[in-house]
Amino acid sequence: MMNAKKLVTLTLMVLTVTQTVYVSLCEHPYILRSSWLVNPVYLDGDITDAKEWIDAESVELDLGTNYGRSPPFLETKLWAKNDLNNLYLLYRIEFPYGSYDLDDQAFIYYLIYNGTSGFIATDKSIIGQLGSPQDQYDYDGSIWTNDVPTGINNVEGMGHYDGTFYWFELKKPLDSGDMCDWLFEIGETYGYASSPIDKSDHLCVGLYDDSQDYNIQNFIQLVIAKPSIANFTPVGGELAPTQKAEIIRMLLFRLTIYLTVILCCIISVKKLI
Ligand SMILES: [Ca+2]
Ligand SMILES: [Ca+2]
Ligand SMILES: [Ca+2]
Repeated sequence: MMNAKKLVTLTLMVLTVTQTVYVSLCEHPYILRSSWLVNPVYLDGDITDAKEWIDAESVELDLGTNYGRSPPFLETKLWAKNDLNNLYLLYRIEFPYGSYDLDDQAFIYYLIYNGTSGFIATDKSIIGQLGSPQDQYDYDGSIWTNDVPTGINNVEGMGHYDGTFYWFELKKPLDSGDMCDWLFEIGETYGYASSPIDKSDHLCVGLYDDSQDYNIQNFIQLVIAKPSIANFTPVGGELAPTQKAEIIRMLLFRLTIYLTVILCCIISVKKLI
């Protein structure tokens, strides 16, 4: 017969295993895995030629008010690629023709909470159809401040509306060094929150609807690419063999972790009984 101490230990162990597996499996719903840049980007707010974005991975998501949870919902596709120095984004946002506005803008912002109600770091990039992009920081929960003159405007890009979609292209340094921007490193993952009450780091993309004066947005998680041999060969829209091998390796790695945890649990349970 199992005594109370053994029962408590066993219960805690099962809870730990359950939580480990849950955390591992509970992935962000919108993961954008940036590709290593092969083809150059021409920041004209459009797909300039057939090759320009063929080397980039993408994610599809719905933007909405209330962090993607309330209408209007906008079907959106977002591509990303990076090199050692810069991140490049391409937005394609389906938008009703009758509501089109030349002042509508696309944005991406990043927030790191300090554990309470404030922030350790904040950064926002805004690109429009006309005029200069904006680079902001120092978000206090309602107001953003322009980087200039404290820092530098490091955002480049522009957009246009083709009658069905808004298209925006954005370029921003991974690490501008001006202390008013995100600091992204190659191979790292950013944006773990998928809910406004989650105090993990927020990475949100969206459209500012000027006539309605509100943001239509959602959370994404971004994985910054790191260079590999495959990065020097255009992938042509399909996974290169090295990338396939990398995915299989990661799956096997995860499977090994799960099996090890379960095996340890079984051995421990046998010892306790
Ligand atoms: Ca372009
Ligand atoms: Ca900034
Ligand atoms: Ca800046």
